[in-house]
Amino acid sequence: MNKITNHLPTAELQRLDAAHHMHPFTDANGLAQKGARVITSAKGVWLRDSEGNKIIDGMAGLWCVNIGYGRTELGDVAKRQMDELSYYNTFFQTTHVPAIALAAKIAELAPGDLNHVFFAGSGSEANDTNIRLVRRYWQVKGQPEKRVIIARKNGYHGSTMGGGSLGGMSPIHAHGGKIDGIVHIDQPDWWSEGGDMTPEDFGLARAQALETAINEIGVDKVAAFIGEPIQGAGGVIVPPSTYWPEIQRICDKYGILLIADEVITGFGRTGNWFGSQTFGIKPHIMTIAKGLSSGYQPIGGSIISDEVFNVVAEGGELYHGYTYSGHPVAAAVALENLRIIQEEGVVEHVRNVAHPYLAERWAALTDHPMVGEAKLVGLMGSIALTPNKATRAKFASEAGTVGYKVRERCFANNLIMRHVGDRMIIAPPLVITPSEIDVLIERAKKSLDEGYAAIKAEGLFVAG
Ligand code: PXG
Repeated sequence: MNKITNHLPTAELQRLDAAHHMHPFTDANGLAQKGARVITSAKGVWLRDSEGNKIIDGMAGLWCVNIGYGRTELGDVAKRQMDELSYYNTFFQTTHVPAIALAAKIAELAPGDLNHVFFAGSGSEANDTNIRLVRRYWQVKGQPEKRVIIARKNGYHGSTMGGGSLGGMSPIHAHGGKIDGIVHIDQPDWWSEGGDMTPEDFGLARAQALETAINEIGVDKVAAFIGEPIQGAGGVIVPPSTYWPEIQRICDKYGILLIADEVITGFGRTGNWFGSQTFGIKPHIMTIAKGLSSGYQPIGGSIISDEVFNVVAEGGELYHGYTYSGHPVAAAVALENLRIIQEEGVVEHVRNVAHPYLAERWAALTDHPMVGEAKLVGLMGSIALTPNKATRAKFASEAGTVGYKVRERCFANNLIMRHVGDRMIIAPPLVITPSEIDVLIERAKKSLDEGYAAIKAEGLFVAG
């Protein structure tokens, strides 16, 4: 059998990578000088690189490997499915068993009347589907002018033109522009933007920005609001407890559709199957991807309420779909992943074991001189780095300078913990054990200490 392995020296792999492989969200010239780290294998929460380092993955890949790496059942299922039906489409009045079974399983797991699934290949594609769905919904209801979607600054919804436009990250908009009809309101990031307000008052105020926006735009023009229950790529921004109930009240009051982007928060990450359950959100549509297959296959989708489905169906054909919508191999693998999550009690493990164990140790990181707040919901956490905890001051250096230095120490200490600006973030595989959490925390502390020493030595530990 043709086993893919580390068959070349690291330097040669890096040279070929730099010469031919263009990476996402990467400064190509900078990377070419440094050389990319080559990951060669993984098991559980542990990665191996081409130099033989054993790295603890505090990010579950890119927030997706919920059941951990190397579960051979998924490969077995993929092989069986490829042998039986490697591909067929779900256009033109055909279907197949994996897509049927997965859609039915997702409908069973999803709360309320979220009973219909439209499959995509990724979270970005699913959010592009959502833009069409909500605009089509209002067209069929005879209100085609209702097409504006309200989203948040510093939200992340993907990197296609639709997903990137829903996201509120201006550097992304700067590269290629953004589609029309999307309006961004301020985010519920109390640590950075809450000033003298209590978190609760600030959460209410930031939710009420939605009402203000609806009134400014005109409710007759607004189709939907989209938000991540917890902003992930934006830095694991956990909204104050007042935020989501107020958003829900406003969506209900004005009758606009609510889309919960559960690409990161879905499938156990927050200690429930969906982040919407953790925050009491009742969405009309959920975006899913990542943990749906634990990253073993690329698959995403939209879970759609009876109400939205029925209205769109009334309109006849929806001119939308992807070659790989409901791909049989991806669907079969996702189904096996959900079986493992359910039968092995992975969500309960997060809620009853891993979260409580990590929560105590994560909170204790605020004893470190550079750590302001520590947030953890389920297994999604962040810490804010600051030169002054009392005032929640920002560093004088450009945002991210300090965070990057700590991340470099994590990298050197064989811990994958990322930075977003001057916040450090984690989202480990959901199957992480208490002893692995000890390793994660020990390496995080070491990296913080080393980062702190370097930052002080360089004169960067100053408020802006
Ligand atoms: N919605 C959310 C909430 C996401 O986090 C997407 C949609 C898009 O999914 P796809 O499968 O198209 O990538 C995401 C993806 C980061 C990072 O730097 C986060 C994501 C993707 C890439 C990088 O944290 N999230």
